[in-house]
Amino acid sequence: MFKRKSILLLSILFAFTLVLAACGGNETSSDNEGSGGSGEGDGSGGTEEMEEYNWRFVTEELDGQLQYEYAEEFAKRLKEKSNGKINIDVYEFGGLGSEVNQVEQLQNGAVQLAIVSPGFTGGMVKEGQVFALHFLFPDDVKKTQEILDSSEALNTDLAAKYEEHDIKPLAFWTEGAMQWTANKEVTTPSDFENFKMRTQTSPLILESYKAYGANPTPMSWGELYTALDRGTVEGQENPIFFIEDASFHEVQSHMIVSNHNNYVAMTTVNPDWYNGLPENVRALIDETVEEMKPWIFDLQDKMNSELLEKIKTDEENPTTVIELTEEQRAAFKEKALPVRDFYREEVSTVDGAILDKLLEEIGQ
Ligand code: 6CS
Repeated sequence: MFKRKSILLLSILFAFTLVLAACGGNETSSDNEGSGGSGEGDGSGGTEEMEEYNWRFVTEELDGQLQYEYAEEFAKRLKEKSNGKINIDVYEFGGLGSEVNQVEQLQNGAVQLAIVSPGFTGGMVKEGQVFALHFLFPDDVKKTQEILDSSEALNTDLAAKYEEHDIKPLAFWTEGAMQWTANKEVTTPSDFENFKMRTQTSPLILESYKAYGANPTPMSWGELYTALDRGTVEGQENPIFFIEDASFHEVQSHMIVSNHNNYVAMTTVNPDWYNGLPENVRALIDETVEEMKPWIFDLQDKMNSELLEKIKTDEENPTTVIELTEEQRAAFKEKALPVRDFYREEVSTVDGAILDKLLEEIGQ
């Protein structure tokens, strides 16, 4: 397990060669790569006259993990629908650099499609940090997904904020409820006092952990296994499938089932590229984005429950799994609620309007 993850740092280094090549703007290695084609076949609905397209789709995860599986399935479906005219190269995490490099490549058009976690864009798209607020979405992951699908606050208002930064979200989807891992029991906020917590880079994620008294440290997940192993950080948060697949439980003694937040990923495209595509090609993309919603929901559900069992039964790397009671969760929630005001007053550029609309949609 560890071996697969330990090659990450190396891959990231090698990736910079590719990044340099790709960042030459929209330069292409074959006809129509990253372009909208000439518009032939526009609106016809058929694929006979469709040009050939070669696109890049970058993810923040590895083969076998949710984002990569999503992108592979997406590519397969578009290839079938277009009778082989649409070819999408899917990149694993590290294949094109760090999470932050990947966002830049989407923005400058070096890649056309990307799965982006809002947790890496918070310094830029301030409103997107709404996802850093703990105990915001329903505990039921299915209900959360329904909100992600139907929310106007997210799909219209927040999407417009991303588009101002050349990132167009086409869908928001859950990778599952987030849990904590640590090398000790964490059952009350005071257990987090001065605790070195690894987080993604969005500033509000750090605020959420400071509210518990923790000492948060942002870093790429490519460095996380080693950082946990060496004690540079003492804990982290992630959905269960990722904790197991990235082997974090190997270097942590406890997993705390806290369900304090939901891991939300976005399927995004470069807006200029997307808007420049012929209508029938855009329609194929939109249709596939819709089809992928139940597909990825079922996959996260399956992986999160199967890998929970795997963690519980892993005798080589025993992990104490603690399920927080409602009372224990309430103590964390009490500390987390004031961070909403911090978001409204210090983070939001629209006085928390997106958060307040989202709260109404959630029914809080
Ligand atoms: O913790 C992280 O940073 C990573 N977690 C997940 C579930 N996906 C990719 C992300 O970079």
